[in-house]
Amino acid sequence: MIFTGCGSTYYLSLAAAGWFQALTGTPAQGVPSSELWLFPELYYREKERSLLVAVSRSGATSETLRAVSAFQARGRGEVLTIQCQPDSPLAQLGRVNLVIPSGRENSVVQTRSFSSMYIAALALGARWGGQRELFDQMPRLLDRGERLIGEVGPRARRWAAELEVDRVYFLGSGPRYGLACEASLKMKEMSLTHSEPLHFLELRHGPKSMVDPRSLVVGLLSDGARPSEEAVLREAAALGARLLVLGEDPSPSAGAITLSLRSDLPEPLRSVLYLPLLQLLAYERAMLKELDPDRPTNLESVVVLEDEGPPARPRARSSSA
Ligand code: F1P
Repeated sequence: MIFTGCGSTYYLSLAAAGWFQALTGTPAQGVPSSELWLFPELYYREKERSLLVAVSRSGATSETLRAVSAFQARGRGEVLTIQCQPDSPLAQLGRVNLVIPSGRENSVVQTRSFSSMYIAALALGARWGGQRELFDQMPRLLDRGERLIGEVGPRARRWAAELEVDRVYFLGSGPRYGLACEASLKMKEMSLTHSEPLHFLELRHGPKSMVDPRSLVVGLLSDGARPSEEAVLREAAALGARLLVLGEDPSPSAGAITLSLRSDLPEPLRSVLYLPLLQLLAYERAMLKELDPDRPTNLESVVVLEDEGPPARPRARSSSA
């Protein structure tokens, strides 16, 4: 399985591929569409067919369309698409096309669309992996999400109010790394704040040098690796960082803001609930900085490339197979 997309939908692909492999046992990877288009030999498996899942809110991003067309031209396997625009070019390309019109939004920045397409990818993994119970629990996300936004939304303004924070590190491991990337992108796009996503333990391997009282470290805790992840957070706090910790029921720690999801949902589903909270954090910071969170500087909602011709690189050897 290859999941692909650009920007937000690439990060969605990273998270979706992680859960997909965990739920189904089928090897899955998340790849930026541009890389799949320009360097296919790094991702197509010799003599093996793949299922390509192309994800795009607009269904019109050039790199994603080109990656799909090149994959099909080489006969590498079937294509499934996930998007929010029924009449988009991408929605015509897949053997199966999942379209979620209710995920459409006016903002340049992806929020609702991301959650909607992410849920669709999780549903796909649950069905593919025969995880009936997980699939049946998906509607429970509705009331859990609403309750959480109602309870936590107002607090987001307080977390975001710390404007002396000038950089944010989002820590997430396993499939949560893709969500940490997305949260970091929201912080950049909406609030023009320097931010960086990291796998939890990677903080120790260099970035730690930059952690100080002007840093906010946001941890997306897992169930399985929680002791190791909490140890990293304690180290960051000892360096003076402010901490915001999200998890099902994180241990209270001095000086940290902890946010308990108390969802009683399995981990893959629960991961959806991180999204509105992280989006709110970026939104509130943008509002406090008097920025328009819907219209980031220098950004268009769809990236359409001029015709640059085919990639100049030699074709992958597997392409003639
Ligand atoms: C992908 C994307 C967005 C980003 C910006 C530019 O769009 O990179 O993630 O926020 O709006 O486009 P899409 O292929 O998902 O429509």
